[in-house]
Amino acid sequence: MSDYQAMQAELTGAIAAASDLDAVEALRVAALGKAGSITGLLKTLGGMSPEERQRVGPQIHALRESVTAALAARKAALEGAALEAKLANEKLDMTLPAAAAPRGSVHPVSQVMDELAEIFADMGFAVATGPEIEDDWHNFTALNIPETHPARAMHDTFYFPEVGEGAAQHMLLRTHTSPVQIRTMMEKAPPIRIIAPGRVYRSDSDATHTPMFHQVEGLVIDRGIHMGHLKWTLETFLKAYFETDDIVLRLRPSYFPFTEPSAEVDVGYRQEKGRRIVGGNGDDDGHAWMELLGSGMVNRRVIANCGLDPDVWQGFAFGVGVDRLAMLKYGMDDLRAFFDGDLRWLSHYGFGALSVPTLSGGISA
Ligand code: 2NM
Repeated sequence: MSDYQAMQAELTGAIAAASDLDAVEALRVAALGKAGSITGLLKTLGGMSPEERQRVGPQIHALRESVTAALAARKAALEGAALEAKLANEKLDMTLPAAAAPRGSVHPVSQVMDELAEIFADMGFAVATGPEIEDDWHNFTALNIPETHPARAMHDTFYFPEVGEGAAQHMLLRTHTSPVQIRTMMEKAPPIRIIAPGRVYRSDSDATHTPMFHQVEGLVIDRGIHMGHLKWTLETFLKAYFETDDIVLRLRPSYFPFTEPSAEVDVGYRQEKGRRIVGGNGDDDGHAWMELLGSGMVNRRVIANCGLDPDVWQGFAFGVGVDRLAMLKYGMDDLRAFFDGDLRWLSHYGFGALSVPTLSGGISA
C-alpha cells in the first residue's frame, strides 16, 4: 500500500466514524483547509520533476477526491439523520379539534354604538370623533355656555390642573361630545350630517350616574333646515333602533345655551313585567312619557362661532345617552354594572363578535 493509499484509508475511516457535523468540519479543515495535510501534498507538486509529478500527481488528486467525496457523504448522512429525528419529534395530530372558540363578547355599549352608526349611515350621516381631553373653548365657549354657567362649575367638570401662568386654555375631560360638532363645523364645509358617539365625563356618581358615560350627538347643517327635519330624523332613528313603527314623540320646549329653540324629546312607553317597553302614545291608557333626548335648532351664535354665516346655514342637533338606550332595549336595570367588568354580566348581556347589526338583517338580530 502506498503512503497515499494508507492516508486515504485513515482519513476516510475517521470521516465515516465522525459522530456529528462539527467533527466532519474539523476533519475537512485538517485535510483540505489552508494548512491541511492534503493541501500540503498538493503544494509539493510544484517542486517536482515532470516525471515525478506525472507519477505522483494523479495519486494525490485521487486522494483529494475520495476524501472530498467521503466528507460530503458523511455530511449528508448526518444531516439526513438529524432531519429524521426532528420529523419524528414534531408530530402534528391533524385529527385534533381546532382551538376552542373565543370566550369574549361584545359589550352592549359597543353593540348599541354599532347599531347607531348603521341606522344613521342609512340616513346619510357620517360618524365623527374627537379628543376626550378638550379645552375650555371647544367644550364650553364655542357652544355659547358662559363662564357663569353651572355646567362649568368644579363639581360637574373634571378640570386638569392649570399649567403655568396664563396658559392658553384650561384643559378638561369633555362633558359632552358637542366639541366634536364644533370641530367638524370649523373644518368641513356644509352641508354636514354627522353623529358623534363617544365617552364623556362628569363628576357625578350614584345609582343612575357614572362619572364616565357614553353619549351620541347628532348634527345637521344645511340651507333651510327646520324643526320638521329634526322630528322626522329622531322618529326614523327611534323606529329603527327599537324595531317598531309604533313610536310616538312629544317635543317639549326646553333650554340649552347651544340651541334656540330647544326641545326635550319624550317617547311613549308602557310597563310590562317591571320593564319599560318603548312604544305607543304616552297619553293612552297604560302608557306614560319618558324623557329620552335633548335637541334643538343650533343657536346662530354657535354657527357664527364656527365661522359660518347663520343667515345662510341653519341646523339641528340632538343628544342622547348611549348607556340608557342600551338599558331600555336590552333590559338592564343597573347602570353601574355596565362598567364593573363582571364576566357573568358580560357573558349574559354581551353580544357575539359575529352578530354585526344591519338594517336588512334586523338591527339587533
Ligand atoms: C344636546 C341637546 C341639544 C348639541 C348642539 C350641538 C352643536 F354643537 F351643534 F351646537 N351639538 N349637540 C345638542 C343640542 C346636544 O344634548 C342633550
